[in-house]
Amino acid sequence: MKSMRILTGGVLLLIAATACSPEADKQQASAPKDAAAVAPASAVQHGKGEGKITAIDEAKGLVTLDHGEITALKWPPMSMGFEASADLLKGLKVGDRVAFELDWNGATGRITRIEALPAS
Ligand SMILES: [Cu+2]
Repeated sequence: MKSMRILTGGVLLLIAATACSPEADKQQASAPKDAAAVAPASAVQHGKGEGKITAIDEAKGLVTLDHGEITALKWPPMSMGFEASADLLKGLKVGDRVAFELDWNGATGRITRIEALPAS
């Protein structure tokens, strides 16, 4: 996995796909690209958390969050990339603290709600 980091273009996607699940490699190999669309509803988990935006790639529709624990998904705090529409990211910038919700299909996390928290 470390050697992949030199492929800078793919790093964010790689993180998004694997950061949160030791099973991700296995699932990724067999899951179709549109797994979110064809997977049974029970396979998609919903979680919410808080974190800080460390990168935004509007062209790719990605946001990287340094997020705290997400108990619903049994995730520890970490930094990882998520898919997020330009609409959701509107008005947000690197450094913002945010509250967010996501759908996790076992391979990819997609932000469903994200809003800036007041600076503390
Ligand atoms: Cu994570």
